[in-house]
Order: sequence, then structure tokens, then C-alpha cells
Amino acid sequence: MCDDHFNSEAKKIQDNRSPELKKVIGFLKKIPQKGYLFGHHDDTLYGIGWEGDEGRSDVKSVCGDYPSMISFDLGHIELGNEKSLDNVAFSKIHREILNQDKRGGIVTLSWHLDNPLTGKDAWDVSSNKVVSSILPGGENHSKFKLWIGRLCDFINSLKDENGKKIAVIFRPWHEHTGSWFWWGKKLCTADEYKALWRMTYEMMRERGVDNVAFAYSPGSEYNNTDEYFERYPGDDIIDILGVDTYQFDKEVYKKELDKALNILKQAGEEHKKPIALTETGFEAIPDSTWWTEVLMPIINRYPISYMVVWRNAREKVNHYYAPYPGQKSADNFISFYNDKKTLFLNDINKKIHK
Ligand code: BMA
Repeated sequence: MCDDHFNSEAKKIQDNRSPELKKVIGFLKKIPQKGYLFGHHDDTLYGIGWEGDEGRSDVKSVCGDYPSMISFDLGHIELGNEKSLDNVAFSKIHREILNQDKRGGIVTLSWHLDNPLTGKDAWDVSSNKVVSSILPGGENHSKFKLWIGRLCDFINSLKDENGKKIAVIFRPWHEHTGSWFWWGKKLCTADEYKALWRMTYEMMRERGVDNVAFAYSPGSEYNNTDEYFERYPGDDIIDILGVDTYQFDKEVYKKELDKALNILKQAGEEHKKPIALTETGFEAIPDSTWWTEVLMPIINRYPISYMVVWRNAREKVNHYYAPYPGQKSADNFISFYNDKKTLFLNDINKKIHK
């Protein structure tokens, strides 16, 4: 490929990203020199024993500081609903995204959207024709266009006090190396999956979305970089390379996480992209030293830009991934917080100039 072609392609990519977004991507790239951001899903929306209290966060109640990254899910925005799949008003999610940005933190968004073919949820894997049905020419293509339109209206409406669009990370079509979502491995071909990404990207660009960094996050099933990139839609689309992996058995998790991050590190170097542990955790954290004895020894060895643990559900007993005051691992979480590599909100506001 001649240089001119490369330069014009590179320029096209750059042109698709707002100055604020480029700043965030640049920030994510330099983060590993200092450590990694700590993220928590739905952090300020609800927690154990509370919901909607202004400024409240289980993480802050334990360590005195907010996560530097907060993750939110946009499932059911596609339907035009007032509330998300986890029963939170989108107006509240909107407000909390603005609050997180105002505090100086970063936002990442996932999307557990419904199955457009059956009308059931994201976990409905009864048909392997769903992806093909929304691609151009498919029976649900125009429905999907409407859905993407609603998603884009929300993302375009994320503006700060100066009217500038807030730059966020967007991580759709995640864990596609498993087969529990309708876009999963056994539910579509590699070409269909890649086409799904490209269509999503192009539709979003057409709707004027220039404020999202796209994250690619398979599960940890891959055993080398070729497998990691098997369904990769392309460097022009993706800004961040990630992986999702959870602890069930301790020894299996340690091995799996180490393997996944090792390959991810190579993938990031080869493609010159920041890398991240886009979802992880141990449900109900029954191990009192999990943060410093299991998680940290592994992740501290890799140049990840951030890590995210999943939500503290207020409606499902024992479905939580961050501690709350009195929780078994709360003291240990404070040691994790005090480690110099873990970057919470005060750390990034004090130590790192965005
Ligand atoms: C899952 C669980 C579900 C939730 C979904 C989307 O991992 O937490 O209860 O609906 O994520 O947030």
C-alpha cells in the first residue's frame, strides 16, 4: 500500500473523531505509564440497599473516592423506552454520564439490546438468523436502523455545560466469542459479525456520532492473536482492544486472565491500540483478599488502560462485584485503592492532566 493511500485512510479515521474524543483516546494511551483506571458498572445509579441517592456510590462509601471510569448500559434505548433493561430511567443515566464527565471521569457504555427478530432479550439465542436479518437486505434492516437512530439520539445528546459533546467509550457486540448473546459465535458467521460492526459504525457516523471510541471485547476464549482477531472488524473502526473474563474457580481464573492479558498485550502492540480489561470480577467477592491477592498480582504486570467490574445489583441477592461498607473484601479494597497503580477519580484529576 502506498504512503499516500495510507495517509488518506488515516486522515479519514481522524476526521471521524471529534477533538474531545481524540483527547480521551490519547489519554487512554498514556495511562499505562502510571497505572490503570478503575471502573464500576452503574456505580452512581444504585448499590446495595439504595437507589438513586444523589452522589452516592458503593465504591466511594468504601474508599472515599469515585471510580475514574463508570460503565452504563443502554439496553432498551433501541425500543424508545423510558427505562433501561435494568429498570433505570434513561434520563437518570443521562444525568449520571454528565456528572461523571463533570467530575473529570471517563464513561464507557455497553448495549444489551433486545433480539430484533424474536422481540425477546439479548440472551435469546433461539435463531442463528438474527444478525443476517438486520444486515442490508435483511427483513429487519429498517427496524435496526430505527434502533440505531434512537441510540444515536441519546449519544448525541450527551453534552457538557459548554454544549460540547461528551466523548465516551462504546462497547457493543461484546463477548461474541461465546454463544450466549444473539450476536455470539455460533449464532452468526465471522463475515456477518464483521458486517454487523461495520454497519453499526457507518450508521452511527451517518447520524453524526463523532464522540465515541469503539471498544472490541471478546471473552477470553482465544489462545493466540490470530484467534483474538478472528472476528475483528478493522483498525479503522476499533479504538480499544479489550477482553471480558470473570472468576468462578480461582486457579482457572488466574490462568485465564494471565493468558488473556498476555495475548491482548501483543494484540495492542501489533495494532497500536490501548488495551483494557473491559469486564471482570468475582460475584459477591467471597474472598476477603481478592483485590490484592488474586486480581492485582496479574493485572499489575500488563499495560492495561482500565479495568471494569460489573454492577452492584440492588434487586438480585449476591449479584455484586464491588464492595460496600462492611462487605467481606472492603478492607482489602482499600489496600487496592491505595496501590499506586490503581487510578481512581482523585488520582486522574491530580496526577494526570487530560
Ligand atoms: C448482566 C446481569 C444482568 C443485567 C445485564 C445488563 O451481567 O447483571 O442482571 O441485566 O448484565 O446490565
